[in-house]
Amino acid sequence: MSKAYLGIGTNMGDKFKNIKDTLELLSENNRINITKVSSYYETEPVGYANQDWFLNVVCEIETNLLPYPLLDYCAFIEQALKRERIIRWGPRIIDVDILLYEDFTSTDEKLTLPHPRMIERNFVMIPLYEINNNLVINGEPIKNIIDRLNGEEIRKVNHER
Ligand code: PH2
Ligand code: MG
Ligand code: MG
Repeated sequence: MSKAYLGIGTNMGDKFKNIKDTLELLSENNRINITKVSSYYETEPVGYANQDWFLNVVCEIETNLLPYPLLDYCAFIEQALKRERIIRWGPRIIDVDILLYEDFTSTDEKLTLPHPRMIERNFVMIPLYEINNNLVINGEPIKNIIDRLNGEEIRKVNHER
């Protein structure tokens, strides 16, 4: 089994339901075990300001899917939730990104690992740090990366609704 971290984000429709549906589709796959889910965070949009705030979580999984089959399953979830790609970095029903897959590195544009923009984004790094404060990303301890973040606003939310 390999350990991987996924970033999940949504800013359209019923955001809590979109995250819940995504976690259900992940756990329905018998080659994936969800081992941790972060708190839910409401986050200011990054990259394209004129859109609703996002709801973001990060989860840790164990899987015997290799990186590309795992990426295909993430794309399947996005299709199942009827995501339409309209504007790059724009509004979306759901976005499921592979952040880290063991210590696998790749510069393939279809799947760059670690995720190329993750270390600049509060909405990824803060939930990731919450579930594992021992990670080393691109050779750097996660705590150092967190300490120099000064990006978008992010607020932990209560999701018991
Ligand atoms: N995803 C993006 C672009 N901007 N901003 C927030 N707050 N959360 C996201 O998940 C997000 C974003 C592209 O994937
Ligand atoms: Mg994506
Ligand atoms: Mg993304």
